[in-house]
Amino acid sequence: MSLPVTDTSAPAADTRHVGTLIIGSGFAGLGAAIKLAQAGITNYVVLERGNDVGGTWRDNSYPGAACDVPSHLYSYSFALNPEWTRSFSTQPEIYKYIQSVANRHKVLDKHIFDCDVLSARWDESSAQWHVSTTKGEFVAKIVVSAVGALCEPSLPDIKGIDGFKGEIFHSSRWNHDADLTGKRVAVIGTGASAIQIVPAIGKKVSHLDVYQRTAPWILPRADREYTKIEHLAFKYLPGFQKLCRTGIYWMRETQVVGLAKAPVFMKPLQFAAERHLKAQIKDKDLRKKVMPNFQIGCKRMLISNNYFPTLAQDNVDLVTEGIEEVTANGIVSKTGTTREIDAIVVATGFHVTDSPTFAGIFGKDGRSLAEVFEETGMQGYKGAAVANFPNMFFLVGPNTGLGHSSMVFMIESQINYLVDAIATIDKYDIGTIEVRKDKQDKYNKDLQAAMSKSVWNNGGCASWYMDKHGNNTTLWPGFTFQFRNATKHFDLAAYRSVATSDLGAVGTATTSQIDLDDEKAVAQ
Ligand code: N01
Repeated sequence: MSLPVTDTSAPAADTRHVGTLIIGSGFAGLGAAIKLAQAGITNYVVLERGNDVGGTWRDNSYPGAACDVPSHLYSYSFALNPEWTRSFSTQPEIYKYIQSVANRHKVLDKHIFDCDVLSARWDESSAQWHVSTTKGEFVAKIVVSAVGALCEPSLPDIKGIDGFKGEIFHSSRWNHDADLTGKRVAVIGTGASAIQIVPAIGKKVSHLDVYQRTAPWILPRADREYTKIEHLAFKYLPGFQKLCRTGIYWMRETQVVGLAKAPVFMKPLQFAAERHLKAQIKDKDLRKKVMPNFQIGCKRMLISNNYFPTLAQDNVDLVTEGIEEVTANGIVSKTGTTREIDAIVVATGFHVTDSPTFAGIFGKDGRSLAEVFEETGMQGYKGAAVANFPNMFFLVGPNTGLGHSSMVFMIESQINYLVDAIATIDKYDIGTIEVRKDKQDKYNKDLQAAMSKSVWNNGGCASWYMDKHGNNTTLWPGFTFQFRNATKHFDLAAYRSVATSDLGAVGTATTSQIDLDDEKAVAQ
C-alpha cells in the first residue's frame, strides 16, 4: 500500500510516494522547502537525519562557534533579521534564526526528522528514485541532495588514536557532557573551527596543546555589538538593513579579483594579516611558528582577534613538530616528546571531495556517485546536476563553494534554479531529465580554465579545495553575481529529457527522446 508522503507518521513498513524528496534541512534544504512551497509546488518531503533543522549550524555547537561572514549577508534574502545582536553572529543565534525561519514559513510539517537516508537508487524501469532510510522506504520522482559539503567529519588516521582513554571528540560533534575545566587538553588542527575553539577553552583548561600542521593566515575580526539605534534602524527604517547587506556584499565581492583572477591583488590582505600577527605575538619563536608559508587566500582566510593572544598564554603550547602517535593518555610528537592529556578535540575538518554520502547514491548505470567522482573528480553542471543521475538535483554541489562571501547567497541561486527546474518538469510533463554529458564536460573545462590563475591553484598550499586529480572542484571561480545569472533560469536545452507520455508502461522510454532543438524552443 502506498501512503501520501505528507502522512509523516506512516509506519516504516509502508513505501511512501512523493514528487520531490529533499535530503537534508540546513540552509539549503530548508530554503528549497520554503521556495517550493511559495511556488505552489507542495508534493515534496524533507528527510533530515538530525532531530531539527539547522544542518551545520545545529551540529557545530562547539564553544566559540560563530560565523566569519557578517550576518546581514549570511541570512536568507527573503528573511532578513533585524534582531541580529552583532555583526558576526554566534552559532546559537544563527541556529535560532534558522529555526524561526522554518517556523514562520510553516514547512516543518513537510519534514521527517531522525530519518537517515541509507541509499538512493535510480530505477530505470519505473523512472523513479528508490530511497531507503532508517524510517522506511520512499519512492520519488525527483531527489534533491541538500546534505551540505561540511557535514561528514574527517577523522585523522593517527597511530593509536582509537586506544586513547580520555575524552575524544570531533569539533562538529562536541561532547557537552565532557567538562574540560581544569583538564589537560589537546586540539588537533588549526583551521576555521580550531581557531574559534582554542580561545574559547584556553582560559578554563589547565593546559592546552595546539597541534598545528600548517599555519593559517588570520585577519582581524571586525566584530561588534549593534547599538540600540542600529537595531531600531534595521527594524523601522525601510531599506536600511538591505543597504547594509548590499554594502557588505560588494565589499566582499572585490576579493574575487585577487582570489580567482590575479593573486597579486591579495598582497594588501596578506600585509594586513602579517601586521595583525606581529601586533598580537611578541615572542619571536612563536611568530616564526605561526607565520604561514603560502599565499593568503590559498586556504580559507580566517578571522580572529583572540586566537594569537591565546597561543601566547603561559598554559598554551603550539606544537608544530607533527604527531607520531596517540597513546592511552597522551600524544607523542615526531621528536619523541610525550605530552600527557585528559582530552583531545579533533578539529581536522570534513570529507568534502570524498564525502561518504556519495557511496549511497546509485545512478542510471548502477554506479554510485562515489564511483563516478572517483573516476572524474567531483564534476557536475552548474553545481546542480551530474550526468548519469537523472531526476536528481544538488544544492551546494560541485564548484559552488566560496572563499570570500556568503554561502547562503550561492544556495539561494541554486534554489532559484531548482524551483525553475521542477516547475519546468511539471509544465511540460517531463518524465525523466538528465544533464547532457557533453554540456557537463564543456562546463567543467571552462571552470577549470577559469580556475587556472587563481590563488587556490597557485598559492603554494595543500587544501581541501583541491581533489586528488589536482582540480579545484569545490569553489566557484568567479563573482557570485555571475553564478546568480547562470542559475537564474533552468536551461532545459542542457538536459536530455523524456516526456512522461513517452515512458513505457513500466517507465522505460519507448520513443525517441525530446529533441534538443525542441528543448531549445521549449526553453525560450
Ligand atoms: O576544518 P579545516 P575546519 N593531523 O579543514 C588539520 C567552515 N567553517 O573544521 O591545514 C594534524 O579547515 C589541518 O591541517 P592542514 C569553513 O568553510 C566555517 O576548521 O591540512 N592536523 C587544518 O589545520 C572551513 O573552511 C566557519 O595542514 C590535521 C585542520 O586540521 C570549514 O568549515 C567556522 C590532520 C582542519 O581544518 C572547515 O573548517 C568554522 C592530521 N591528520 C568552520 N588532518 C564560519 O565561520 C587535518 N588536520 C562560517
